[in-house]
Amino acid sequence: MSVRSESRLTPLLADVDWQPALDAIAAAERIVLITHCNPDGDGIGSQMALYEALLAAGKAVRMHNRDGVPRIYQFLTHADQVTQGDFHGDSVDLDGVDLIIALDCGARGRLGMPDAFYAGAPLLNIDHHASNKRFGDINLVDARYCATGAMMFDLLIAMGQPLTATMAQAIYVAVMTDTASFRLSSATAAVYRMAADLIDAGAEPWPISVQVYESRSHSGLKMLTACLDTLAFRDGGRSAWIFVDRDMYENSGADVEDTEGLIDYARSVDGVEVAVFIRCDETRDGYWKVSFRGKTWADVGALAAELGGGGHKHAAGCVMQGTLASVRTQVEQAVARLLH
Ligand SMILES: [Mn+2]
Repeated sequence: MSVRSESRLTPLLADVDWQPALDAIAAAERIVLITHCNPDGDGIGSQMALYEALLAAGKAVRMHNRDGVPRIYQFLTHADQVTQGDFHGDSVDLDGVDLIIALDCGARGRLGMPDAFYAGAPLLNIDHHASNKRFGDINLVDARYCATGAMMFDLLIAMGQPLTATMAQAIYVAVMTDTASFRLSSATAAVYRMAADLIDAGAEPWPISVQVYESRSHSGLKMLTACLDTLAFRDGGRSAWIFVDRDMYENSGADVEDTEGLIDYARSVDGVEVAVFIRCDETRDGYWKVSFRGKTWADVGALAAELGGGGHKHAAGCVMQGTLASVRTQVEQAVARLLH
């Protein structure tokens, strides 16, 4: 395991004031790390990297996510330390916890915890969503970062913690997944330089890619073919639409994790500027999760915000209530306004 000293690493952004976060961490002994519901690679990777850094700094740390760790990220070191579930007082022991750190989450509600969860300890909000609601007692929100994982890289340097191979692996997963494998415009030269540092420190791009992208389940592939059957185009071919309803979950045996990445197929079509994926909330009747992806100029973050959600320029989402037909009509109208 190679460990590079922090003195040899250059932060992605030199002008970020990490002091409020450093002070909050220094003042805390027992820390809980949490990320958003249905966590993605950025939320989980950030959590694993910071967990290790805080342990190394002598803190008592634990991790809790309402939805645990998706299967494709369970290979990450420390993933087995995450506790899961709704907070009912006994599922998460917050006794003596003196700092909660929320990672990669734009709004407190997206953490999936009730108010009681936040009653005892200050909340440090570290995120890169432009739409972040600044819900923490301390907010380190910077939309210039391509991923919260990239913020962890700079935070490690600010903490003076060496970058271990397992931290590098976790940050690599976070940045790879949030930049569509270093393809989005957020993947700047500085991000590639950081990726080189991560690889030097022990992150292995191909084994990581196999875990994340080449480990689809059989039921997931069934879901993929069923979902692609729903593909439809609107707005003169500039929007592409796919859908997943309850029957498709039942017929394929797939679960919500198997729908990850399906929207990329819709966006991949020539001429498509906006891809839309509407899927039923498998836990709540009458609720629909709507995901958006933009290709070039379209700001789907603003589109999602208009519908009560949020996100980034090229990737965003919202939750809507109604029948599939009524939700679809509302979203179609909003997308048409954006594209015409
Ligand atoms: Mn993110």
